[in-house]
Amino acid sequence: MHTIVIIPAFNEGRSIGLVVGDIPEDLVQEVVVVNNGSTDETERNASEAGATVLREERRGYGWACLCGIEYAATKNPDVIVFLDGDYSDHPEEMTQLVEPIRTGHADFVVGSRMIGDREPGAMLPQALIGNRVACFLMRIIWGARYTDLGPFRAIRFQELLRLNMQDKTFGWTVEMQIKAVKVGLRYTEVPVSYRRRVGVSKITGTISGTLKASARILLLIAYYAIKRR
Ligand SMILES: Nc1nc2c(ncn2[C@@H]2O[C@H](COP(=O)(O)OP(=O)(O)O)[C@@H](O)[C@H]2O)c(=O)[nH]1
Ligand SMILES: [Mg+2]
Repeated sequence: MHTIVIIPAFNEGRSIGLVVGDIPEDLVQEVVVVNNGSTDETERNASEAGATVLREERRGYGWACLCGIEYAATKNPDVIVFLDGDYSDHPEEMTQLVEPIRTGHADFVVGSRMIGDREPGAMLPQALIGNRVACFLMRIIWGARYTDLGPFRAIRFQELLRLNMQDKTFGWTVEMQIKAVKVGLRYTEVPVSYRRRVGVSKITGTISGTLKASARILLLIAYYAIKRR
């Protein structure tokens, strides 16, 4: 399986080299770090670790992922793995993450930190609550069986294109999950470990980040729930 990893990164200079370095080499053809306007050494450290570095100046998690997808389209891979640049996830667990796709049992796999091994404090209380609420809503609205909105996930590239992803910010993960259910992808979860990040949290670690991400996630759930009728 031709596999490309996409890592959106905003000021992750201290961690990005560790993330890229721990990705199993035998599994992946190319690691793409999308530098989203970092002002630190993210770009240099990513390329020194062997990643392809792209630049997306429009700030936003979704913008960075879309930039990575556009690039991947020129390579036509079988699978895309998304991963955060903060070294919270364990990149070496990618082998287990892509296994259901490799064996033909799934098109889309979400790495779930809720059923995985979480270091205390790695997910803040607001993140835990937000995940539970979002997954509960997806269950009652679409019958979706998710336990997490985790960033570490794998999807068949052709199916990803079918989802026609739109969100430019932090609704990215939930949009993918909702659409996967709506278009009938075979999806599953795999437990993944999660540790305290290197460096400071920009989303759930700040009040404004938490409010913006929560609002965005709830808005998207409401939007797709209404659109469905
Ligand atoms: N592309 C992009 N990525 C961002 C932005 N803000 C945060 N990130 C990335 O999103 C991921 C999650 O952010 P993080 O600060 O770890 O939030 P937390 O997981 O809630 O603590 C990290 O890889 C960040 O580099 C942004 O504005 N643009
Ligand atoms: Mg994080």
